[in-house]
Amino acid sequence: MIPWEPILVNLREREHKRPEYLAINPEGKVPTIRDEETVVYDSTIINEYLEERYPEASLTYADPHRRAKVRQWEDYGDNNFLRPAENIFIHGKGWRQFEPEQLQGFRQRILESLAFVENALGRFDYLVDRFTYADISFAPRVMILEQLGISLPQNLANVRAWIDRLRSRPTLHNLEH
Ligand SMILES: N[C@@H](CCC(=O)N[C@@H](CS)C(=O)NCC(=O)O)C(=O)O
Repeated sequence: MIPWEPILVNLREREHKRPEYLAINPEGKVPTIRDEETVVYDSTIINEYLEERYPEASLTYADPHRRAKVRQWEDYGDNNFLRPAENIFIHGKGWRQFEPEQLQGFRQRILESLAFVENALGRFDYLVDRFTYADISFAPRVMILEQLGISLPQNLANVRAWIDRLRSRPTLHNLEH
């Protein structure tokens, strides 16, 4: 594991829009990392940076075929799962309000994306064979589905087992708080 120190940015207090934060990330969003003098933002770009900078701690594959699969799943997670999950999360925190029918639409999209994941998990324990950053792109929100008001349908047994596997990984423990 690469040693790192978290610096929390309070979105409710809009710390991500303060000049000192905008100076390192002009888009005013989280996450951002600083690695010595290098600042990188956007989770996809951060993943790729960390892969190139610390190949000894790789969370992807060496071969182009499976590297592409990891990237595809990470992109799918960002666009189809994380976006609606994030909206429900920030609504729950009171940071932004959505209408009940919008929230229902977000829940529907989450369930559709998890049904898609269910099929992929049939053969392997993780999205692309072993644990990669593709799984990480789902982890923070898929591990708190109940908190988002979503009960996992019984027929998504592979997803349920995958969530349990993610929860049992020590590096993911803090995400549930
Ligand atoms: N594509 C970006 C999206 C980043 C993003 O939207 N972050 C949200 C929190 S998860 C944020 O900072 N929202 C605050 C805002 O947009 O004002 C990534 O993957 O890092």
